[in-house]
Amino acid sequence: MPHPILYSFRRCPYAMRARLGILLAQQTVALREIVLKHKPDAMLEASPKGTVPVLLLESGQVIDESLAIMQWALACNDPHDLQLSQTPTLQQQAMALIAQNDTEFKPWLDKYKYADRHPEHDESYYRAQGEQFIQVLERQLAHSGALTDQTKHLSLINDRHSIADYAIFPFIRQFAHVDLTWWNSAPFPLTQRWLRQHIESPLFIAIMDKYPTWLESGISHTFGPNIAINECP
Ligand SMILES: N[C@@H](CCC(=O)N[C@@H](CS)C(=O)NCC(=O)O)C(=O)O
Repeated sequence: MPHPILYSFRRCPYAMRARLGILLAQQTVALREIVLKHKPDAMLEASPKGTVPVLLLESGQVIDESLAIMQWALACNDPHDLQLSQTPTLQQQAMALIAQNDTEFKPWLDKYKYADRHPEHDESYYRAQGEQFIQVLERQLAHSGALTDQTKHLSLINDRHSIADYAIFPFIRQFAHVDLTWWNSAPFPLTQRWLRQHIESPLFIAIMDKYPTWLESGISHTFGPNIAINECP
């Protein structure tokens, strides 16, 4: 049975978010790796706005927003209720935090990353703007026990991982990587630990596999868990 097609770019945090959602929901897609400088015509035909990720379903439906791809996957299969559908208040909190990441934090992250293109301020100014969101995460992660129990898995919304953790950590990883020496000594112990837990997880390692580009190799990679638990229509 053919799988939905996912146009993806390994290093893009939005595409990481989509790939995380697909594996967490135990779905399988045909992954077409792209480079942003040379987007395949087939991708642009499906989604003319030209951003990754893009998911093309067998029905012909196109989903070209990363959060919507996560939601599509988790609507197919969400055994751990990562969408927090049983607790609407928490679900609202998760969505609000993701929206804050996407609309407030991400623009500062881009300016921090490419400070030379934004000479109105220096790098440390842009970083300080981004740090305001890291403070928010730090407060979210400060659940009881997390400070004393170093083995505890930290999570943003309640006492277990939710869609918010997976949708947000790829962006915090990017923020950390702009200047790792600074990040490692910054006063965000819980966010540092939370990020490390995610980056070192088998799930993250699995979504960061390297593939040759689809345009050059002609190969789509079957991307999914070893055993697909259920096929989503
Ligand atoms: N809101 C979109 C944003 C996706 C996005 O901006 N992706 C970047 C790569 S990380 C992109 O494709 N940019 C187009 C380009 O650089 O040409 C989503 O959530 O999927």
